[in-house]
Parts: sequence; structure tokens; C-alpha cells
Amino acid sequence: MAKKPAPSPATDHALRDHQPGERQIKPTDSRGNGDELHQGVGTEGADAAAYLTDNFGHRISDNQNSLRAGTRGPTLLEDFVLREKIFHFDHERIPERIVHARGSGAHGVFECTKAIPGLTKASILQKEGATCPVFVRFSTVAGGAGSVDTPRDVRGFAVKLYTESGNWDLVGNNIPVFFIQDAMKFPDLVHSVKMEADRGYPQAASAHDTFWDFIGLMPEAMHMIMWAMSDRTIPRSLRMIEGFGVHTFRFVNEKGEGKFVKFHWKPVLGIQSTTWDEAVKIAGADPDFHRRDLFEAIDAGDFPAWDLGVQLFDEAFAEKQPYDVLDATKLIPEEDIPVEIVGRMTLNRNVDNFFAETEQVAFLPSNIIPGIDFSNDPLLQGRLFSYLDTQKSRLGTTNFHQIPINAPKCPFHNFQRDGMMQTLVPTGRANYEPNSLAEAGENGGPRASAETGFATFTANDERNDPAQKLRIRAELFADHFSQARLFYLSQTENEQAHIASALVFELSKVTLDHVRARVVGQLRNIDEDLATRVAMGLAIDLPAKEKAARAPVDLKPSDALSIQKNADDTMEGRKVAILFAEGSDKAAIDKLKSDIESAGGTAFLVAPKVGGIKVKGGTLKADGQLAGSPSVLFDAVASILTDEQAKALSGQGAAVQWFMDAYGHCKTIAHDEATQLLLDKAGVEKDGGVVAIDKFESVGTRRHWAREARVRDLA
Ligand code: HDE
Repeated sequence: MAKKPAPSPATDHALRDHQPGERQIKPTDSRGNGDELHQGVGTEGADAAAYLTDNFGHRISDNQNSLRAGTRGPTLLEDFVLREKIFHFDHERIPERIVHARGSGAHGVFECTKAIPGLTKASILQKEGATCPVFVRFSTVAGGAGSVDTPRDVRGFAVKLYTESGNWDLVGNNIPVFFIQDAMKFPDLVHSVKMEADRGYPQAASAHDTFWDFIGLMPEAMHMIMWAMSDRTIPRSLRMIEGFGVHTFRFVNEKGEGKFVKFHWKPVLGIQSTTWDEAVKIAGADPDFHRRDLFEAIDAGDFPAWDLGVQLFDEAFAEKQPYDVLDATKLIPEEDIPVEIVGRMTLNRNVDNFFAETEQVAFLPSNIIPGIDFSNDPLLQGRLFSYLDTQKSRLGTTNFHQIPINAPKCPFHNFQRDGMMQTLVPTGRANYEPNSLAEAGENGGPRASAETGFATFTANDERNDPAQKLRIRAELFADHFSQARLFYLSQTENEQAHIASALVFELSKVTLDHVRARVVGQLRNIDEDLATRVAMGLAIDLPAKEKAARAPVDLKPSDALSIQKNADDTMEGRKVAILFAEGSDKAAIDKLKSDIESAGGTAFLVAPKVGGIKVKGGTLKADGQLAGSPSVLFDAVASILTDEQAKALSGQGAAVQWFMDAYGHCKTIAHDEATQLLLDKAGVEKDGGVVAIDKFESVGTRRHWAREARVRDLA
């Protein structure tokens, strides 16, 4: 006789396993309202949701053991509970985005802070104080969904505004220009930067042969390369990046008058980056550094915000510029057309479910609302096709717009019907138009409206001759270097050194000599000094200058393009680590912590052990263990120790490295006298950023770039 089977733990777990607040699928009907269809599981009152069921509502008695023929027998095919569970699990993944696969999302609100009805009839910009919900997804571009957060890479900055006149998706990046001018080259660009086809590496890195081979042959990319090799691509936090719509768009007002517009998102916390060495170390210490930072900030109520700015200009301005405003490799200097702030976006709610929201969100640059229109930028035009197509491939059905994160929050009605995963239940027989069913008292369905419907701006480019069909680029698209030079010359000396060093690093990973030489030959068209520095850094002869399709012109440098020239001396949103150990002075720690917090920063206590530590004046718990909380994770560090502890720590790599890195990454180090022993061991020299604890506030979390030449050989 078989023994009586052990009691199933299912009974104990049945209620505990369940999340009482769990949200059920809430489909949106054609009126945009969630119906009550799937709200509850079962029909037996409020606590019905406490019961585990299968996907068809059958209650499950045991969620631990599959159904077996006897205690030692095979599993039975009839176990529909097991089969459904495994079946669903097997299909949990959907194709990851071909680019921008790794992303982090958050909900928020957009508020119009300056009404501009004279410029656009966009509903959300008509009235100061008008608001609409938003969803934002930040991303890296090259790496897969499981790659790290801090590679050198462009960041996607995609915003979905759920306006009363439909969704407006501003699908931008943290860099105002792009690598290529024509959508035709996008698959080539992406193939070249992704892991190489035969070997399957490197992951999330542009430092390899195929990328630089492509770039060297595509001089139009050189402006974007300057940005990509700058500190813009190694941001400190997603909360501290700018966003750009990149393309030129159109604003159209009630009278049907149009102006060109470029969109900008300006971070309220200022723009801030890391150093390359830091970014590399963060990747190891916390691969989720940016995702965690965003989630934790929102969770703590420190809501990140961005101002929406617009640059407005007309055809007359466009015609006078030495570049083409339809060319996405060009920007419009803010000194020429100032950025006017018209709204503010605040991210104030984390997603409830990463897959349902961040993964399934589908951005479409074609989602615009009356008052906004496309320009003829050939890159934008290509995107208008690509995103719709890609969503069908990722989400599997033309009905992806019904997924809650994608559905508009205003009513939507049309005659589109059926398709895979249709969740709406349209009533009546009016599924075609024109129809006259209303005359018989039936619901004849919706109709187009010439007055309120989206109408395309008719004169989208007065300089175009639509009578010709040509595979050609407009004349000024051939200037590939003027703005690359503008960018480089607008940087501080230290930032220029970072660009040169990034190029040396990337090209040092290139194994093909002719590819390296060609890229440096292209750099000569940007700036001879830059090319020479890179050649010297690689120990190669300065190659011949590559031929430029059009001679570059000198443009007036723009301070707005530099991060360091605009650095904000704020502690707001920054994180400071305080190292302490047994015997440290609690009063001093508490005082520093409260100073940091009252300046808007976060204090994070680091100690050799995390549990309760006896300190002078009580017991303290650390937020992180020293070995697991390297200084690369913080904006500045402070240290309050006893002589005895400083001595003990000076024999430990993690502690010495902590200061060595903080110093090497040009961060503020605030310390007490006992810590001096550790600083000496770490080679930390006194400078304006190495200060006594009580001087911390006056120095704050700014970086001390003047130190860098002492700690690192830059190209
Ligand atoms: Fe994208 N891009 N892209 N892109 N892009 C995608 O769409 C594409 C371009 C950008 O968080 C894909 O849903 C083409 C410029 C962001 O979900 C895909 C071209 C800019 C995101 C696609 C471009 C962007 C994407 C992959 C050249 C800055 C992430 C998955 C014509 C203005 C959105 C997806 C998110 C994603 C195509 C160029 C930004 C394949 C063909 C320029 C932020 O459709």
C-alpha cells in the first residue's frame, strides 16, 4: 500500500500567495472606458479574488503538486492545471525590440505651463494648467533586454501623452541629432552596431570593427559621433538626461498657419554624466543602476521632471541656414532660436507590472494630434512606417492598441473589426461606411469630421518639387562636418579630452587598421587637433584626410551644447554615501545626513556590515555593505570613522578602492581626521573637492574636473 501522501502545502499558501490588490486585466471598450468584464475572478463577492483559479475561472485546489498516477507514478496528461500553467509560462516572452530593447518606464503627468494657441491648435497646449497623463520609456539602444544600464550608448526618451484628442507619441532620444539622414540606412546602422553576426559579441557596445567600419564610410554620422563619444552617452541618471524630438515637426494653428518646431525636454535636475571608468565599474556593481535609480526616486516621492521646450521657426529662417532643417543630423543652435518652455512633465508613478506596461508599450511616431504635423525629414518619414510594423511583429496583432498602456484615454470609434486578440465587443451591424442604418433607427456608427479631424498641413515644404520622383538627398545634406565641429568646439577642454579619449578607447578595440585610419581621416574634417590627439592615443600615423562631400563652414560655438558649462550646483536628486563603522560618532553622522536631506539629496549609509552596528551614541543600521556599495554608485562620499576602524579598513581593498575611485571620478570626498589614513593609502591628494566633514555642504556633489588630469591620462 502506498503511504498516505504528504499534505499539500497548497492549503496554507492558497490565501497567502495571492496579492489582494492584484489588478485584473481591464480591457478598454470602444468608449475608452474599462468595463467590468474581467474585474473579478469568480462571482462570489469581494473575496472571490482571493481564490487561485486557472485562466477560465476554475478554482485550483493544489498549486504545488502535479497530478500523478500514484505517489511514484507518471504525471497525467489530463492535469489541465499543470498544462495551462506551463503552456502560459512557455510563451511569456515576446520578441524584444530590435533596438531599444532594454528600457525603464514610468507614469506621470504633463501640464501646460504656457498656452500657445496662436502657434498650435494642439489641445494640450491651449490652456495654462491643462494636464494629461503620460507614460515614458527610457532605453539604451544597442543592447538586448538583459544587458546593463550603463554602456556608452544613446538613450531613448519616448513619451506617450494621452491627450483628449488622442495619443501623441514624442519618440525621441537624449541626443538632438541622429547617425543617418535617410531611413534607407537604418537597418545597416543597426546591424553594424549590434553584436557581430558571426561571433555574437560584443553586447551593448559600439567599440568593435563593424560599427566603426560603417561609420568611417558614412561621414554623415560624424556629428552624431561627436555626441556619442561625449559624456552624453554615459549619463549619471535617466532623471538627468535631456530629451529631443530630433526631427523638425510642424505646429499648425486654428487658422491653418504652420511653423516648424523642434521639441526639447529639459531635466529639472540638470544634465549630469559619469566618467567612462565609472560607467564601466557601475555596470559590474549594479547592472540595473539607472532602472533602480528611477524606480527608487519615484518610490520615495522624488518625482523627476522635465520642461517641454519648443524651438519655433519659419521657412524664411530655414532657407537662410547653412544646413537643412529636414536633415536629422543637424540641430538648430539655441543661440539662434531660443528654446521656449511651454509645459512640464513629472513622472510620479512606477509601473505596476513591468511586462504589461514597460514591455508592451508601443510607441508610434505617427501618433500625432491636430495642431502637430510631420515634416518631410526622410528619416522621420521612414519611421512612420517602421514603428507600426514593428509593433505587429512584437505584440503579434493589429489590436495592440487595445492593450491598456497603449489605448488612448479619450473615446475611439471606427469600423476596424476583428483580428487576433480582439478584446472589444462591437455591437450592431454597422461595420462599413457609408451606411444609412441610422435612418432605420439603428446605430450607424461614427463619421469623419472635417472641422475637428486631423488634417494634414498642405504646404509641408515650399522648396520641394513634388512633380519629380527622385532617389536623392537635398543639397545641404552633403555638409557632414560643420556641426560636428560646432559641437566639438563648444565643449570645455575637459569635455574635449573625454571625446578624444572615448574615440581612442573605441578605436583601440577595432582590429582592422584601415577602418581605424579611415575614421581618423574623417575626424580631420572636424578638427585637426582632435584627429591628431586620437592618432597619438592610438600610436598610429595621422592618416590622410578623407574627402569631404562639401567643405565644412565655421559656426559660432554654442555653450548650450556643453554639459559642464551648464552644470547645476545642486544636491537635489543626488546620492551621497556616508561610510561609518563600529564606534563612529552617531551625532556627526545624523547631522551630515540631515544636511544632505535638507538640501534635497539622499544619504546612504555604508558600513563593513549591514546589521545593527554599535556606534558612539547608539546603534546604526547601514543601508549597504561596503563591498556591495562601491563609491561609483554615489555622487559624493563622506567618511566618519574611528582611528581604530580606519586602520582596520586601510588593509582592505574594498575600502581603499572606495576612496581611490571617488577621487579618480572627481567626486567630493568629505572626511574626518581618522579617515586621513585611508586617504593616504588610496593616494588621495588634498584639493578643493577633498574637504573636512563640516565643509561638505559648501562643496556639495559637483565634480572636480580640474583634478582629472592628475588621476588619468586623457588623450
Ligand atoms: Fe527608432 N525604432 N528608428 N529612432 N526608436 C524603434 O520601434 C526606427 C530613430 C527610438 O521605448 C523600434 O517599438 C527606424 C530616431 C526610440 O519602445 C523600431 C529609424 C529616433 C525607440 C525603430 C529609427 C528613434 C525606438 C524598435 C530610422 C530618435 C524606443 C522597437 C528611420 C528621434 C521606443 C520599436 C520604446 C524604437 C525604427 C530612428 C528613437 C524598429 C526605421 C531618429 C526612443 O521600429
